[in-house]
Amino acid sequence: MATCAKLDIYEQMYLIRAFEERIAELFTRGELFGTTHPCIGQEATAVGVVTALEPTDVVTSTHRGHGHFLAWTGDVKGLMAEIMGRATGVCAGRGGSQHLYAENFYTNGITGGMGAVGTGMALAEKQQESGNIVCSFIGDGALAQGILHEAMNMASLWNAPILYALENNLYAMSTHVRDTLAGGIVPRADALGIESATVESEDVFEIIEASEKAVEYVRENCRPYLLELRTYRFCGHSINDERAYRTREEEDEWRKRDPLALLAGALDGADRREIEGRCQARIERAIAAARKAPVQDLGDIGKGLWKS
Ligand SMILES: Cc1ncc(C[n+]2csc(CCOP(=O)(O)OP(=O)(O)O)c2C)c(N)n1
Ligand SMILES: [Mg+2]
Repeated sequence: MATCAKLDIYEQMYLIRAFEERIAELFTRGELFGTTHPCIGQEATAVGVVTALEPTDVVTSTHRGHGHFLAWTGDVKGLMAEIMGRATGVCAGRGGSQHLYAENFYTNGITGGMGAVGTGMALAEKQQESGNIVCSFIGDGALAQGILHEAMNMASLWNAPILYALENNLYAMSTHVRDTLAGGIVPRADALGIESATVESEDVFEIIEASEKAVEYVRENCRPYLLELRTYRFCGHSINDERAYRTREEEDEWRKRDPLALLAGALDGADRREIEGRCQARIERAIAAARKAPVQDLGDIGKGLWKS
């Protein structure tokens, strides 16, 4: 892998980590509206999968979507302002952390819901013969949602060009996947006639390679694909979660396999510090701009809503 590619990938991953850590601080200081679900520890899956996509493809995300959003857009200012409830946010401060929009990027907080929406979008791309595909990020918890299975069934029957990028971080809120998932993930795809693969690696470049293969398969064959990515969130489910359902020892074991630290260790120290300083400065500028920006205008709350 060329050094410049490594630096670029590190910058994207570090930006997400630093952003999420700063969000946690701002939340604790009462500067944010609502709750938020950081993706600390999952930066490699966000950056790895998005790297394999084309800008004209479509991404759907989840309640834990900041990393996906930043990997897709790099729009620190717009995201920060959105989470801080400012009129300058990407959804004018009304969506907040879980309802983000950018060009070809959509989220909401309904577990598994965007997997179904993404399937419909993939069918639309196919009907328009655009050559674009949809990538729907989903969590392991989404596998307990009927709508996802219905959507995947349709995707297989109707040849929808969709990549289901399943971030299996072992937990859905406080429940371990062993308590929510009977059987296996890959056999579920097999039963629907959907190609699949599992990546169990903290090396972002292995995630990129597997994602590129999956994306190529979806685009070339106009077929769905399920890519299971084993990962771990170092933080709680949301900011107020004290993580009573798992041990600090378990977390320490995963910390030893932190994808960001692994990549940092492969870089020149001066390069790394330059990148980190640049990312931190971008985040601080975004916070300063958001603090100065007006809070969302509740006077025209109906604006932008779909009315019949
Ligand atoms: C339909 C629905 N049911 C329940 C919830 C509450 N809920 C929010 S996040 C979450 C867990 C999701 O777990 P997973 O899909 O593994 O994603 P992760 O939080 O691990 O990223 C649940 C059950 C919801 N948002 N939507
Ligand atoms: Mg999960």
